[in-house]
Amino acid sequence: MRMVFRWFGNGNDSVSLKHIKQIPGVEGIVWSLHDLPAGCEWPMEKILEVKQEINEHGFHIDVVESVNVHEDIKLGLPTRDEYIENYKRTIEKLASVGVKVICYNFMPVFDWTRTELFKEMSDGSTALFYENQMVENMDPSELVAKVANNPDFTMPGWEPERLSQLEKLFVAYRNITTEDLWNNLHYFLKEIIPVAERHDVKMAIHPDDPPWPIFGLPRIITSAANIRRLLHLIDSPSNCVTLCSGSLGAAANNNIVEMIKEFGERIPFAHIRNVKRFENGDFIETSHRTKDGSVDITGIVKAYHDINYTGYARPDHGRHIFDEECRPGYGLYDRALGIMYIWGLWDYLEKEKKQEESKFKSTILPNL
Ligand code: CS2
Ligand code: MN
Repeated sequence: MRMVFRWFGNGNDSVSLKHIKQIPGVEGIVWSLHDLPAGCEWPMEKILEVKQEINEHGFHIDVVESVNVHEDIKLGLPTRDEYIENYKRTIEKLASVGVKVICYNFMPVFDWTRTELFKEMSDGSTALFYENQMVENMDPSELVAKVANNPDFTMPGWEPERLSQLEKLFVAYRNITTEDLWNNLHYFLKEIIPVAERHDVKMAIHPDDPPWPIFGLPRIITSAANIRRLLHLIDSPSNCVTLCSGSLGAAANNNIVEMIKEFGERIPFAHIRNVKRFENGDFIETSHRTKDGSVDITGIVKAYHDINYTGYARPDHGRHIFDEECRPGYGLYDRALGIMYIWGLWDYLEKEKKQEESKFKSTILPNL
């Protein structure tokens, strides 16, 4: 397992590379050009600028999260071809500077959605929270009106550029069915996967968060069956998944351990985080500790260890602790604790494996 850490760039992140360097076992930075709109071709000089800065701190830049997909591609509009060409050229450029994995998602309009960014927990920390009823009760027109009447209204993870187009986007998606979205994803993959394969890059789709449709918009990367379908769309080692235990774990019927066993070879990038689910469909992001949430983090780390996982992993979101002021979900402290929890489990499993191997060598082999 190769530990990496997400960083949003200078001026964009309260966490510094210098501090990330002090977390044990972090070898690379998960990065992106966050100021660029979806759909454009990434300029080489900007790529090189970030690369240089990250490399100077002794980290690699093997993993990019995300190269965002333009809505026209998800909608299947004729204009998509131009954006797909830009995407291909961005893949080529990233490959040329050594990028190995590109994470992306195919969620219509919204990325991850929460109803509260700083929900207070009983220990005084705060965390990202999703109130199911609140999202279910809000219909798209109400949402559009809210955004129009209050320029400051936002929900977690919503890019201002998309918010300003909200009304138009809802209209555009009105007739897009789940199957249309699958077809549009297939069209996109048929174009980009051969390019990625030629350059030895793995395209790792991020699951939808939460893994069910919201505001009447279809969502498709939500379950084992759908990940299976995605991987079969194009049977290439470059058509992969970012297995995010927190996103998928918000749905009780998703068994992440089984997914690691089944899809292991096609998981170049693991997001490891815990969430606590409630009966009414609400969920909150907890510490990484298995006991604190509903996701079996111990079982997940063991499953990666069992398959001799050599891909990249990062702690996903964390809580906000020790009064840290940071981007929602992306503080230094709780993610650092998460890493140490993961390493704790991992190192124990390594030790156990070595002991078993030496027992085998000293007791079984001599008697053969
Ligand atoms: C989120 C997403 O769970 C996560 O990792 O923070 O924003 C994620 O980075 C994107 O959906 C990937 O495209
Ligand atoms: Mn994730």
